[in-house]
Amino acid sequence: TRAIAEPPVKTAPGSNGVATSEGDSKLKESILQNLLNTGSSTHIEALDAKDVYRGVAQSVREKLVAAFNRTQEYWREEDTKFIYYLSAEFLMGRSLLNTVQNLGLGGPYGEVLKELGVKMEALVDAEQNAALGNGGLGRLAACFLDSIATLDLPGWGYGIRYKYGMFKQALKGGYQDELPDIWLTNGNPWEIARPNITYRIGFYGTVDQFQWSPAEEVIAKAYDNPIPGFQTSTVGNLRLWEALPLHEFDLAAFNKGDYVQAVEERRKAEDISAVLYPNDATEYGKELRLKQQYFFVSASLQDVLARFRERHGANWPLLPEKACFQMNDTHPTIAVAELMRLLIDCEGLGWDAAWAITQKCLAFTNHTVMPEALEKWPVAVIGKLLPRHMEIIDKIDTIWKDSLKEQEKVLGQVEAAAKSAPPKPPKAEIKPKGAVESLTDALTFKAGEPSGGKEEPEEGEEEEDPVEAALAKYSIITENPWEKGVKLVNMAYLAVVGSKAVNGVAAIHSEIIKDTIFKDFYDVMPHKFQNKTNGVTPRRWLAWCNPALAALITEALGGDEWINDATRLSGLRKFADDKDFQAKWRAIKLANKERLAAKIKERTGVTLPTTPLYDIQIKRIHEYKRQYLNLLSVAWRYHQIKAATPLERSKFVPRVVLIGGKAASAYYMAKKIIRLTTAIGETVNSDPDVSDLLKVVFLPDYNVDWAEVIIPGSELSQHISTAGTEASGTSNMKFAMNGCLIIGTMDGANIEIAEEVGKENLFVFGMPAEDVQGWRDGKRAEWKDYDPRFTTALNMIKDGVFGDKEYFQDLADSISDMSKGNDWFLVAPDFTDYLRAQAEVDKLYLDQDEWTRRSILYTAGSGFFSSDRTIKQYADEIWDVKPMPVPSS
Ligand code: B1H
Repeated sequence: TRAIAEPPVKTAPGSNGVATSEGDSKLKESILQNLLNTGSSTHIEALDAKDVYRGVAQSVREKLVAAFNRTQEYWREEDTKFIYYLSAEFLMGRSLLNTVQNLGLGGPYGEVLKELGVKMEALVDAEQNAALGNGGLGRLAACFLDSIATLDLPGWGYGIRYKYGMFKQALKGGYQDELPDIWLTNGNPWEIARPNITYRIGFYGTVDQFQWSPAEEVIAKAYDNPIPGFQTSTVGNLRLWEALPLHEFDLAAFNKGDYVQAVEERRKAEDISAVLYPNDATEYGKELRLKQQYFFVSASLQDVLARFRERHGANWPLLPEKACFQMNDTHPTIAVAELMRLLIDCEGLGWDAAWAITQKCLAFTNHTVMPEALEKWPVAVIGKLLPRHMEIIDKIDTIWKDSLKEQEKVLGQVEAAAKSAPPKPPKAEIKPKGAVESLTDALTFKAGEPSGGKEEPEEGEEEEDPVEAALAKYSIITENPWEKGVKLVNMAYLAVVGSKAVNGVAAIHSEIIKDTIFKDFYDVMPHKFQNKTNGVTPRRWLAWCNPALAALITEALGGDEWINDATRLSGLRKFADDKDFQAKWRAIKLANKERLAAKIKERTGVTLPTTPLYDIQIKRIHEYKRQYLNLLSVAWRYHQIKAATPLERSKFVPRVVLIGGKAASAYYMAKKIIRLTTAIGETVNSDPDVSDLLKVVFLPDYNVDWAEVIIPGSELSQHISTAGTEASGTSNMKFAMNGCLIIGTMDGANIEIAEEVGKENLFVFGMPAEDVQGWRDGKRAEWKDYDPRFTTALNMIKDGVFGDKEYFQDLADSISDMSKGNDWFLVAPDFTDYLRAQAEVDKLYLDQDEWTRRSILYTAGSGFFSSDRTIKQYADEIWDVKPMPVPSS
């Protein structure tokens, strides 16, 4: 399909962008040449969308790579300090539009494409999503790279070049179906293969006199993915590693004629970077996963050390002035042991010198307090796969606890312990019953967490050394309280001990980790703990995905400086009451709703009206995120509409409820939530009594490119996790930026959004985090105040109003009978207040002026949530990395 291109969004940028150096005619020539180089036809008109995409991408790549080379060479010459962001996930999404726009080439490209009669949108859709991440954590890493480059900070991301990214979700009869994400089949124009940058990575084997002889080795091969900054000529880098066999073929086997055995080594090596584990906030204790983690961490550290050595020889004490590694959650935390190993075993440093360097180079971010996501690897697993690392971890633990004995605070405890009788072992975490249990049950083998939490921890029978017992709570290596004799390495503790700084990802979360999972560590080293509230890039998440709103903002603010200084969005506040401006704002929102409705039609076949309120919940399906709460209120709404007279019906505020998200493949309850959504949709959408008053659609295969259409078209978005469970949330920030109102709990970054936007402008409900624990520990036992509306809605599900009665039975049971320990995430106790907030939503929607006024205030208040702000804080307060823009020649 061809059509006239839309007017370009962004004209050429200011002085130091990449765009200005070339004339349009030269650019056009280069695009044409690249289109012909696709080899598909000598007639440009005969190329299909995929060919045009490839050709255009190639021409953009030329400019990108040129600027990339200049940046990287300059940084190397300057020998500046780098930040290395170590992450198992980078959810980059598509690159074409972002690259064109970030490079400031939107104008010229728009015009050339227009002349050629090619629609940018069709081109964009021809690109495969780079989905090397699960959800928020992976997308955060991608936003951070955008900000690091835009702020001219010398920095690289390091990760894994998964052959298969996040699975594609399809619906089969309303149930989730998982399909492989074969994203590299059409080639990837955004990467640069580096066949000459390779490292050997060892596994298994033995240690003799501190010398590790791995029994298996693979090669890590580098691929660079240039990251364009905005309005700068800085182009950063994401270096991803691919695993390859050390020997292409096992020649011995091959000569014996065992061809299959010969290929086996290749397959085994390639397995390591084959697939992203799709378990957002949950953990499979699979050895392959640890292999992946060590694989990319070792390659990345070796790479950095090799460059350092080239420049500074063995001057290792200088390393902390040249490199800082940020560990994105526990996934890369084997870095603590690996950096020690490289410095001691390969570079010949002594323990103390190596430890001093390690502790200055590493920093750690925690993203969750969910017990099942806090990685604890069995000592036996690490000991087998990485025997030398296990020795090092053991020694770190011993020295760490010894050092504590000198700390006054600890000293007191230790003395007291020595005097008194041997204490009981520390009270182990008791697994929640019901909800989470079903998840953990479904996991085949869990590292560190008890299998389903059925048995109570055993009491220590043997006499323990009282001093050791007093120190046990600080131990990196702990005994699994549910499996006697099984020792575990708590990777988060290892990271806390080995890092110079530890941070949470929103204000409340950073407080919670100090009070709960890291309490004992905070007590003895409070100086390490910080907060870095998450952010999102205003380029992708406002300027490029919502061009019409961006243009209006630019017009109102008298310039587009807000795109890299989001604090300027606050200038919109003075337009919030301006009726003219409100009308323009509303018209754009409506057009975005229409674009969204068209996309939904294309992807699901469902036709939706665009006058109703668009109410959206998109995120990974998880019990703590409480899609269930949303669905129960939808069931109640349906019930009310059915029970109403025609006159009463005319008073309902029409709604379109959209829910999207993937369920981890083994997460049984999450899959049922998806089916419940589709089942409710099937019933409600075809009920003539309801007509346009209520539509419920599950959006399959929610991912970054969907989000770029959904968020601009949204009017209400739901962020309704049980208080204290969602570390931050980042889609809440994207919605706010795009002027979407929030219904939410006082959890994660919602709290800070409420501070910036004005709490009265959010639909806040639910139990505060301080009350949740008390509720679970005590109140639940006697609580019976079920809201009759809750009971009605739940009974509708149980009675088969939406079909699949038997299938939903245990889902219904999971939130019935609080007193029996069910409903861990407090759906029932929060239901009443949730309906109150939802009623306020309906009421406000009738007042479109007030709704629009608030919508403007959301965008105006969202400046704080730019990842530029977050990254500035990391750079100043943790990394100590300074901007290093490439001087314009
Ligand atoms: C977040 C994860 C996560 N927290 C384990 N933890 C994973 C844990 O594959 N795994 O094993 C994958 C992901 N992801 C999210 O991080 C939080 O839930 C969000 O609240 C937060 O906004 C996001 C970014 O900080």
